[in-house]
Amino acid sequence: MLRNDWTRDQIQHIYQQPLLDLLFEAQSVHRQHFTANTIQISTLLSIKTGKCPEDCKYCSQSAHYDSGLEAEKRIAIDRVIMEAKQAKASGSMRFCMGAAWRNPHERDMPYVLDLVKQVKALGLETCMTLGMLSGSQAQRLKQAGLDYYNHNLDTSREYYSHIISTRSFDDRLDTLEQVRQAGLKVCSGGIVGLGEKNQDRIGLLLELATLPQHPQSVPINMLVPIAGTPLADVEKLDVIEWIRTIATARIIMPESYIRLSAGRESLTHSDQAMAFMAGANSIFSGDKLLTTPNAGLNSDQILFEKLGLITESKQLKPQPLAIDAMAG
Ligand code: SAM
Ligand code: DTB
Ligand code: SF4
Repeated sequence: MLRNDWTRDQIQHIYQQPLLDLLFEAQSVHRQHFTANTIQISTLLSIKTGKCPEDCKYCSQSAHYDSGLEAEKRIAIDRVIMEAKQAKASGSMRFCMGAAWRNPHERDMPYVLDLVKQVKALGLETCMTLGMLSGSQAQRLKQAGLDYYNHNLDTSREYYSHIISTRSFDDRLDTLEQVRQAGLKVCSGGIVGLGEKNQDRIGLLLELATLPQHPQSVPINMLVPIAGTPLADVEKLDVIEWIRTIATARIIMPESYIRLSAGRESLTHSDQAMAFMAGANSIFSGDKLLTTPNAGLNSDQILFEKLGLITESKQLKPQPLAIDAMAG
């Protein structure tokens, strides 16, 4: 049963139970809704890097801080296609393109729509994360064949203003509404390790699980500290809190893919094994996220072999029968 009426007390109760009970419950829920030991794989590419007008305190790409990042304008479509082909060849099913914009300008729309069409034509699922969207932009992305739009709530409503001042929490909810209305699948999650408290992680999960529909994909990022940003020296979050966040997300949003996103590089294979036990079933593969290093393919191959994990492939999903496809 999917529930959108979770209360803070209920979520807190799940989050704070003894860790082994929490892991057991999360893995049990996971197995009722997904194939065990099976992980969905996406690949990320930054299509416009740096000089972002927003002031997200964790981000290497914000123009408000000096992270030393080299900015790059919109990259050529051919280059994106080359990267997408490589991602597909290395087993990725979804290609996620990110741009450091407050929102796409109208002059950017032909470029992004073209990218969606061309990446989709390679047989990959498409995802974009371009900042805030208007309803009309969301609709055009959908028409071009976009599958997912990523837009995170990032943290609790209460802690949000400590992290970002240039875009409000309600702006974010509004973009998610436009994305849903356009019929796109929603990818929305947040970051832990920003200096927030348990109550903020619970608050973030409460917001996500009480949206009109659970996001189909929920990325849980662990802060990657970036020199030059205000959060460069924030105290590292205990991994167990990250695990509790993942397990609670799995229990309250049982049909959503829960993705281990940023921060995997700094986590051991045992930490990640515990996260999969907690019901995470999606990762980003490849050497790079948007601007920071990611656990590379070799390390992930070893991880998958050690843990006996397999990659979710299209063949595992129900395919329309040839006769249905012919019928239109
Ligand atoms: N610029 C777009 C936006 O924010 O709407 C999309 C790209 S942005 C980089 C996507 C998400 O990545 C952020 O919402 C945040 O959750 C995550 N992120 C960015 N920098 C990070 C960092 N240093 N550590 C962990 N997560 C990070
Ligand atoms: C998400 O939640 N995490 C990804 C994706 N959505 C776009 C981005 C992680 C970025 C990590 C920092 C960087 O590489 O710049
Ligand atoms: Fe810009 Fe996105 Fe970074 Fe915020 S997270 S500064 S919106 S690129």
